[in-house]
Amino acid sequence: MSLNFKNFIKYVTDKNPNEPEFLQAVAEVTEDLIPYINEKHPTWNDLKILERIVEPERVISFRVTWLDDKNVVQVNRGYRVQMNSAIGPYKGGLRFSPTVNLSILKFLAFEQVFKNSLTGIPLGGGKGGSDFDPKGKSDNEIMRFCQSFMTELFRHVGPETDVPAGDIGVGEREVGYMFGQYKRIQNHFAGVLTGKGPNWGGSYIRPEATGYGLLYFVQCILENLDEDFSGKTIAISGAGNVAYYAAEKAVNLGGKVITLSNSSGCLHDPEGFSLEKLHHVASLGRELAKYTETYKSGQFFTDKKPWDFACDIALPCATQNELDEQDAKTLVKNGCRFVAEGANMPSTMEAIKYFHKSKVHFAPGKAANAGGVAVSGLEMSQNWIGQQWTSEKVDGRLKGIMENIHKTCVKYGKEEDGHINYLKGANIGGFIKVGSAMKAQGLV
Ligand code: NDP
Ligand code: 2IT
Repeated sequence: MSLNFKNFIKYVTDKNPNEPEFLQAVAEVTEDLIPYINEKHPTWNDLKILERIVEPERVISFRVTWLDDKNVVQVNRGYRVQMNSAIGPYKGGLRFSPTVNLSILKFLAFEQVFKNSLTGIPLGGGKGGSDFDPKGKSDNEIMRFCQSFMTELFRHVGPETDVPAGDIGVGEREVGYMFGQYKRIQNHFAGVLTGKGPNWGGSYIRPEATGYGLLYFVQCILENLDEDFSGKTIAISGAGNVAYYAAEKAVNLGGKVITLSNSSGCLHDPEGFSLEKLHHVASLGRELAKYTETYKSGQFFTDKKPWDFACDIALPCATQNELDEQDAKTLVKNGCRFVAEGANMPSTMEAIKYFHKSKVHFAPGKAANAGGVAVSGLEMSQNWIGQQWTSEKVDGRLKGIMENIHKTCVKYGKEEDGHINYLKGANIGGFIKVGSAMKAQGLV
């Protein structure tokens, strides 16, 4: 039996109405997988591997009650989507943002399945979070929320079951409060979360890993074309964990980073951010506009995106669907030749199609931002063997993993004209191991 993309998307849409982000992620992946399976593994259709892979193994939704600083009771919703455990324990971040809903967490968990497989580390895929808004909350409020969140989540996770980590709104501080509560409830010092502090089970280079890994991946794309970063202008969106370390590595590799952004607007410095300027940005927190008080070369725009400025390389590192078809057209018109996603699904489907049509070298998040979860996997290994590796060792392993992901994308994504379709390469390269493991493990 062979599958048809249009019929399959209708089937998934009928089953998951009102989940646009999830449907977008499924369409992006299965457009490449369906022809591949029909040609190479037609028997996987009879086993309904694709129908199964789009169905989470388990979705947990729970109430999170906590007391704010004014002693007012607050109620939020917590989730964990345990998407696929065919090749390892569920693994993926937790997002705290008022925009969180099931559609967004299912898209993130779905992407995570393929991304984790691409790392070569045995990790399944999952994602979770809450509609809790960390902005404007005191440290004590964050702690009380995290403790309440883990008081329910603890029964669903474990070092060999499901290992959450950070994502938007969740960093080392939040991981710390959740880890402390898990340890207290279970009386077990275990690698149940990654992104821990280096003095209490964390790995060196985990904070830097997603941004550094993204730049190592771009370096592979450039080397494949006999090019490098020198003289190249880079537009980055976001000013959080991923964007910051992407900018730092880009500068260290010889690129000129001209933008950063957040939900208030876009910071443009046509002279480029030096490492010193980046340190200053970090000290500003969310007050990016204040940069212009110290550095006169900078300008802050509330009505512009990083994609409005001419660049050679665009690195969207903020959030999903932040780069649409119009942005893609502006980027291409201004000479942009490389786009690599630090965020998850930041480009819309129409933007990606335009990049492909324009022969822009486009690297999807599931390949290009896999460095974060890869070092999370290395953190799990260190926890299991009770050791801590040096920064140099972890960074070297990270670089090797990103080079291998690039090779996988080339292997499965090379077109007849020699151009590499990184999206197709990542989709197929990430799928093969998961699909064959599902087949081997029978009807589960
Ligand atoms: P952070 O919370 O550290 O930073 C997020 C940044 O993106 C902030 O600058 C935030 O601005 C901005 N942002 C968020 N939402 C919007 C929006 N709707 N419009 C404009 N700007 C926005 O998160 P991370 O850096 O960790 O995550 C960024 C992206 O990278 C996400 O897509 C995440 O899923 C992905 N990712 C993260 C990994 C990790 O290891 N952390 C690994 C792989 C991918 P503001 O403060 O104003 O909201
Ligand atoms: O999207 C992602 O890959 C992450 N947020 C990191 C997940 C992890 O488990 O480190």
